Amino acid sequence: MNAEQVETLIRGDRLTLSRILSQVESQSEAGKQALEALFPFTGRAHKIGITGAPGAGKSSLVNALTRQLRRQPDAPKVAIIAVDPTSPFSGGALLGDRVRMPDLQQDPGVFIRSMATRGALGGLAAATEAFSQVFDAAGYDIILIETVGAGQAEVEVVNLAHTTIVVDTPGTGDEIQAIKAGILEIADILVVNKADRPGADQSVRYLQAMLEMGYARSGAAGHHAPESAVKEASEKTTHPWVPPVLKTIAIESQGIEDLLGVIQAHRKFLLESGTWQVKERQALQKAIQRAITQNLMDFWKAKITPELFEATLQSVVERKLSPESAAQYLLRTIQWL
Ligand SMILES: Nc1nc2c(ncn2[C@@H]2O[C@H](COP(=O)(O)OP(=O)(O)O)[C@@H](O)[C@H]2O)c(=O)[nH]1
Ligand SMILES: [Mg+2]
Repeated sequence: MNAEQVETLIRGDRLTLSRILSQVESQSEAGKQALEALFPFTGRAHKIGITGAPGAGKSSLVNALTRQLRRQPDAPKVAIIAVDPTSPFSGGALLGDRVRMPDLQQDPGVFIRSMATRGALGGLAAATEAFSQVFDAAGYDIILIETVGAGQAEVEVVNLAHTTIVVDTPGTGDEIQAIKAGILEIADILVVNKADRPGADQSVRYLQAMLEMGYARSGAAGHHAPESAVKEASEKTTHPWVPPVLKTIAIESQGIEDLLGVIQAHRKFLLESGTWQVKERQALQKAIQRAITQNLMDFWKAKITPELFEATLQSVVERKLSPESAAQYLLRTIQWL
């Protein structure tokens, strides 16, 4: 990627953007070079993770939120990354998402990209991070990352975000699920969508009660307990962030203005408390660690011959070597540098 292409991307050329995203997704040499060239232009965008059970209305919310954002006086550019670890690229869910976002597809200030990279080297988090960097460099102000809140991979994806929105629905017992999955702990904002259905207020009260219990256990801002630096930063301010619980009806765009207000308040809180900077630093630290792992793996794969590996494996099969000592043997055998 040369300086001219970087400029074309930053000027807003969608074709260039599409091509770079594909190169990045396939982890081609061109993709790696693009990420290198674009990195200096990243670090501006507000990354927002939206997670929750399948069918909770995440895509509908993303749709409504994006339209609301585009109606703001400054009309921020919005990128949408739909992370779908389960369905293939041409799967029904993604097609459904497209159908629900027809007007967004026409908006030059909106870019929608689906990703199904289960099993990709470096995993979903790395791929999402790479996409985010491309959008960030391309001048997208807001990056909405939709992911199904099912497991560790999704929690990692959400960890990339500055603001995490957890979507629940009334009366489905998802509250219980959410707590089991530890999903409540990662929420900066909780949304009870489908508030047109019975039991919405009850769900709101339930989630509020659960949050309060969490706070009583771990002190103010304890929802980010594992990230102690983030916790410290958010406790420095006199007003720590308390995750609000909101009701929305995504398909009727109800409650979306309030949701946007809360998102903007969270961004302001992050910046003023120094939490934004701490999160950025931690994300970059993780990125370096991922790159080290990746580089070591690449290095090792290039160095170890299949014959040597097979012979060593055979020793392990015959119980002459343990897997641990086999690994140590192979690593010693490599000529470092
Ligand atoms: N009644 C009602 N249905 C909704 C609402 N939001 C979304 N839906 C519907 O719920 C289904 C799943 O929505 P979708 O946005 O695809 O959920 P996702 O799987 O979480 O992305 C779709 O049929 C939507 O039309 C809402 O606020 N009220
Ligand atoms: Mg969806």
